[in-house]
Amino acid sequence: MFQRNLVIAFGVATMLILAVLVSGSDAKSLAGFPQPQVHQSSSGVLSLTLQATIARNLVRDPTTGETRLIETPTYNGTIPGPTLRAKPGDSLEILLINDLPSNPLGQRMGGFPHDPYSTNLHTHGLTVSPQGISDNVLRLMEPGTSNPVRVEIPPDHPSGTFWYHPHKHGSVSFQLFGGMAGFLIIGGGPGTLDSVPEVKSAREVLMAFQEIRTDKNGRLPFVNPAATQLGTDGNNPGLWTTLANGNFYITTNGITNPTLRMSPGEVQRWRLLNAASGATLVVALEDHGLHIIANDGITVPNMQTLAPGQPYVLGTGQRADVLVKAGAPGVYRLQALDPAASPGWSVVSASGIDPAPRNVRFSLDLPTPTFPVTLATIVVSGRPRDMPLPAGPLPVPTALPSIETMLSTPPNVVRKIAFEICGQRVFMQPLASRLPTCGFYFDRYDVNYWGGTNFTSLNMMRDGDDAGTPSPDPAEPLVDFQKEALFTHDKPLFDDMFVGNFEEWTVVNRSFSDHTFHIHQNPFLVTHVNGKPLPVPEWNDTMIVPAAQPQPGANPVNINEAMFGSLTFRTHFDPDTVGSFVMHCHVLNHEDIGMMQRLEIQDRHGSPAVAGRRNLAQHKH
Ligand SMILES: [Cu+2]
Repeated sequence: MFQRNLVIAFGVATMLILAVLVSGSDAKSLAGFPQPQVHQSSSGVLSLTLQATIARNLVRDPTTGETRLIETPTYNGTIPGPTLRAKPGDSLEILLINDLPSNPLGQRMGGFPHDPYSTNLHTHGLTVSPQGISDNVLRLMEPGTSNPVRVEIPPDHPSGTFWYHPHKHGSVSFQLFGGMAGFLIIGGGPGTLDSVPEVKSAREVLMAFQEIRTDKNGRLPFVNPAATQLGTDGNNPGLWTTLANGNFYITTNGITNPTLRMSPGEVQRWRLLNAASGATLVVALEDHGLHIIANDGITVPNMQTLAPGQPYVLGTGQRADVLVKAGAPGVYRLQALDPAASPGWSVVSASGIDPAPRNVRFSLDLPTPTFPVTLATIVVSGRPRDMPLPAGPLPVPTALPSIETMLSTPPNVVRKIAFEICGQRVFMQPLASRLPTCGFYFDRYDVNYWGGTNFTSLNMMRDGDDAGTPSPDPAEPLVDFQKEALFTHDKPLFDDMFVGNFEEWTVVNRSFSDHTFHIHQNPFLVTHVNGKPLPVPEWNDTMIVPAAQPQPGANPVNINEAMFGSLTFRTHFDPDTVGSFVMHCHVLNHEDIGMMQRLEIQDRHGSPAVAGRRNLAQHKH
């Protein structure tokens, strides 16, 4: 049914940079394994220019061996963009030059994706200000402009693995298909994970996994302006018919299946980043157990060791720092397993709770890989070593409230968030088997909202406590919802989020597709998956909310009879994060059509925080 044409990418630009970078002690072990160019802060400042530009890179098809030229939006010409390294207390001073082409004329506007070449910059996972020229995703950086960005990293900020990428609503998936993403690593001093002797002595390897897509000509087209729903179904065209017969590449640092060398018994620290636009990666290393030391950049209290070959699920946007201790000489593949076919292993956290096949209905138009995908080949050879793994507890970040504090502090507010999908796929059409919100919101998000052509996929993110009122109309059993279910700049979802508060949220998934929940600025401590308590709560800033499970034997399936998936977490609003930001589904195709909400943290006096768009430096050049 899907075209299966996984190809191998071979980033020439990355390789050229690699040739310059490979020097000193890293040269021997990492030779052949690409690492993005590094920009390091000095004297408290990381100063650099990021140029958003369409650049050429070479790609190679693994099945045919054919090498192709692709031409996609990038940062500084490379896939991925450069690695930024800074320390707590530093400031990032970035000039983002948008050298992408002008946006097309006569676009379909409204809630429909538009302005493919407008951009902005998000520092994913950083607990920093969302205002002004800091980590402000409500900002617009138009083609032909230079945009200063200044992000002050608090002196007590956790060290860890973070990343940066564009976040302009409507064009995020497009720009990530091109390769626009890079590591943002906050280095730690004494008392942090980086100073644990067994971690410090481990060679560090960065792996950014990306999903690069183009048409047959190697170019990246924007969405089909005639789309009437998310994915093509029958005669109804989807958003990405433009890529339906295209090529795609799952790359590791811009190259498909690079080779990494290790000595037997050597321990390496891998920083894994799922920077794909929509692909959940079920990552496993043959015959080796992954030792998890941090999730989403946040050090875990105790290293968690998975069984040999057991995968770790990385939703889009998630990171994991893992230690790997090489076994006997041999060749081992680091693989992305089929998310739908590894039910015994696919848990959304390291907890082992509720394994289930992972299912992201990303788009019916986008070719899917033939699993397993080899992300990297690990060659273990040479003289054996016996490097130790950490034995005791790991140093958790001091800037975050302790897990005990998070659990014992009564929440100021308890909230419910709901991921819901309405659509025109066959099983979603009968009134009895669609969600009771669908009728009301189909009326609300009409042909005008979607820029003049009807669009019938509603990927909603709602205030789950906005319950509506019953109505006798079977087409609209619930009406009078008070809030928007799709993203709007105009209004935050809640008017009572105050700095310093502790809150408890449950994010419910009322759809048969996984959604990856991400909230900007403040991480969250997951306490329950599907209502079941985790043995050890886990800090994350991005995590899969498991899909609803259909009632056994149901045919056709009916979402109203399904068991909904959920995450429950505690969160705390850090004083540095006053202002407006967003939470959204990190399946970016979903986010781009509205599966996102603006949030606003107000200061103690309740004065409204500064909204995103005002007073922003943007200069024509
Ligand atoms: Cu989603």
